[in-house]
Amino acid sequence: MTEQLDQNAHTANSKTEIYLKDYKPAPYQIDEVSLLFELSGDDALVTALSHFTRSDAASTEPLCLDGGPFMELVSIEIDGIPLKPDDYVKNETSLIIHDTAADFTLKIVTKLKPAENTRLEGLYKSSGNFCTQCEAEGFRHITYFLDRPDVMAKYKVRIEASKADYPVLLSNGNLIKKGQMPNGFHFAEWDDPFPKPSYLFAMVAGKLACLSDEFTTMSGRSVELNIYAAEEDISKCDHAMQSLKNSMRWDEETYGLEYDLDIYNIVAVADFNMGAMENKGLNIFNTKYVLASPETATDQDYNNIEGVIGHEYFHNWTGNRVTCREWFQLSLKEGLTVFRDQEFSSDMQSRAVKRLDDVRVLRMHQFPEDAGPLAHPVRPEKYIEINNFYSATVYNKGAEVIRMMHSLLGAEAFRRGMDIYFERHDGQAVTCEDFVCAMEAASDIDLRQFRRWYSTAGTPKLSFTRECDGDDVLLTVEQSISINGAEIEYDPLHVPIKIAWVDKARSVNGESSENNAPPTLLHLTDAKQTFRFEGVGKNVVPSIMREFSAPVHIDHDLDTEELLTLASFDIDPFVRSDALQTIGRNIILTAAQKLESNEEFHAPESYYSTFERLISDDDTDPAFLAELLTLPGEIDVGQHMQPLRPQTLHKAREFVADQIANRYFEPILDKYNELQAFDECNRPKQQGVRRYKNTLLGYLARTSVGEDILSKQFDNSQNMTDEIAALGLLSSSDFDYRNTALAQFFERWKHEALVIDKWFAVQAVSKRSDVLSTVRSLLKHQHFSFVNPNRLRALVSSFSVLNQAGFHDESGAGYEFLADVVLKVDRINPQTAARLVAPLGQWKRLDHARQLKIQSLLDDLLKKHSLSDDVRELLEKSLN
Ligand code: B3K
Ligand code: ZN
Repeated sequence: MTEQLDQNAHTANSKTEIYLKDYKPAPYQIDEVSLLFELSGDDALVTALSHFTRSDAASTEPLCLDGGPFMELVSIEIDGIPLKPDDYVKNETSLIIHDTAADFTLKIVTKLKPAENTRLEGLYKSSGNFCTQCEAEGFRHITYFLDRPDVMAKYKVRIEASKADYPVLLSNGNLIKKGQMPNGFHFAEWDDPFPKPSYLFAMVAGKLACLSDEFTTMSGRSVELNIYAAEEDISKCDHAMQSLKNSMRWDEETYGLEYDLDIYNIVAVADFNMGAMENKGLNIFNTKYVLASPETATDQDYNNIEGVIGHEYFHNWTGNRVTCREWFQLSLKEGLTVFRDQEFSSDMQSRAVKRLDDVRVLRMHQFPEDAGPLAHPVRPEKYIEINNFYSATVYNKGAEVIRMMHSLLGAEAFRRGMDIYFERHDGQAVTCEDFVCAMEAASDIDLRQFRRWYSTAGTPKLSFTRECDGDDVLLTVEQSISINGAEIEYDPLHVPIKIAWVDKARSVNGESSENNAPPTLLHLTDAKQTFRFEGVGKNVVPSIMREFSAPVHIDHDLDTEELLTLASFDIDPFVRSDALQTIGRNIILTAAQKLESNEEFHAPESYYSTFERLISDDDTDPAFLAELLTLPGEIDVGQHMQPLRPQTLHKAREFVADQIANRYFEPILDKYNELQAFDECNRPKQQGVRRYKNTLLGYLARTSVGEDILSKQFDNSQNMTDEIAALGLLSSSDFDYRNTALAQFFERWKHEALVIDKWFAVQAVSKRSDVLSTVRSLLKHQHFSFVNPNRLRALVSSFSVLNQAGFHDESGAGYEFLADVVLKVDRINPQTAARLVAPLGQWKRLDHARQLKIQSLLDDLLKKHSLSDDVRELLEKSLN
């Protein structure tokens, strides 16, 4: 692919806002589509034959087909008769045909240049192979069509290509026929019996190796499973295959949902805007979420693959069989499917640790989004570019909304609700409202007020205060939402609050971690509400928001000692971990204040001794201990600092971590050595031990043995988890061995693209003060690429999203760096450029000087440059 293309050069007319309230059903339906792809060299000729019927026979509305500026219209005919130039009007985004009949067949031939398509949307080439990405609106770049999800058709596809260059020819559904053609060409015909929207169409033609397996469904049908990847990568597909089989079994056991075609294909491609795509029967994946071997992939990669393979598989029912009426309903399929993949992963590994990981992702990515200029409801009301709404809010907050319904209804009623949802809507394009109605039909829970979660932007803050009344405790809860630093008005949300009481006396005696009353589910429905807990006594601590029962900020009046009681004795892993995180956060924030006023600072002794106790704990799950022993991250703490002072915050956190490391050097080292010797083949156990060990390594890196221990682990590690953990810490250090290790790693792995992504990322998140100049020079590295989204994100997003202190450098150079990159990438790939913009939108949280710098940069970008709709929409919002 070439980089000199300007993918926005055409944007003479920019798109305007589309509103949910303006939705109208499609004027035509298309029931059958036949597509012929003639692939030669780098070109593609596409013949589309579609059968249209007018939805409302009395309507005289002209037929307006969606199209794109990158294809050439070769010919167009209706019922076999070519259209004359006066019969239609064509512009950059549509083709309008006047005087259409109530029922007709349209034949359109278009010519595409997939090798020039760096937008990675529609039909494009990646590593020499043809592939597609049609969600949300990519199909319109292949042919003129009613490219909207409420138009569902049956597709038949024939692909013709050189057999030597493109031996594998795939599309959706089942393979019907394949055969030879003259001149070394061959063909394949695919038929998908399930009506689907155009966004689920897919086609692949390429030179690919294949890993095959088989799955027998619960009704005894045999399904052929294939994972296609480049020849050199095919040995790394076993984990993905196992994850696929586990997903298929899990959906049968959990929801009674069975796979419906004879074949399930997955293709791994190196250039992909997102993680993966759930096209019916032919998933296309970013290689990052398929390929794994212990030498090249971390435990985190293994878990991500399991999660994404599951996610795309689960879409077959939640997304494909039942799809969205329009794109405002995106969370109908995404929130629900994220909830399903989270539950699947929880059943495969440690449920407690998975929940903590999911909460961390939500707080790190969704909470900032919901508090800033890009805040939007789970079901947005308007958009310019729908691709900008594949957001943490639609996905992760959307999943929390489903999870709350699961808590409100209980597992059994929720399952009944899912059954009703499929009974009512299989084969349809529906709304979030339809989903909630199915849940209501399955239970006697009134979800009228709960629905507001779909339309209210911003993260609610729950403030808890306590009062004693004899042996009763009165708990008052207030809810409020702030966006861009200002409180908004909203109709109160229905928030499920899971709460229990932990007995201080028992915990002080160390007798038992049991609580004296079973947890209760409170329904907060007012702006302010008081709940009475009869007879719980004075000697109790409230264990609030167990399992993180709602996506909210938690603000309570618990003191450090009470939090330490929860951290040590609560049985709920979320509350336990959150109690320690809250203390850690308060300590770091106080340390930051003291640093600023040059005062001495000491954390409370009881906090340190809790740490010491945890290090000597041999009974608790090591992965969970790793969580407990990790200080809250800078981004998390930063959300509680006003204005955000990233460098002070960074220094304060380093100070607290150094104190812990030096104080408990010996027990940490002993534990590290003990874990290093641990030998166990069970994967989740092994993972947990590595997670714990590498958390301890983070502390040891700060001590006198730091360089020695990091270099030993780096040199001797047998797997990527340990290797990259050591390299990451070295990369942040001033140790002599740092450069040697980085150079060695590069030499060792320069032929493994996904590993080289990690090499870029560890340098981008470095805590060194020279990180900005390192990142700038890496932009010129011969292995850097603006065209490959994985490589771009490995360097640019790792720096701008994850390296808070580095990105917010006082000079403002971090902002300039990001603005330059956004501009450059926008000319190549607008969707991916838009995904880089968010960090610039956080200026309201910063001091005045930084605010001015970002504002003037945003202003310049908007005024002086031609931008894609994708980037323009986000910059305009960010400036507001
Ligand atoms: N549905 C796709 C995402 C499509 C992205 C379009 N810009 C992947 C997923 O959520 O499963
Ligand atoms: Zn999805």
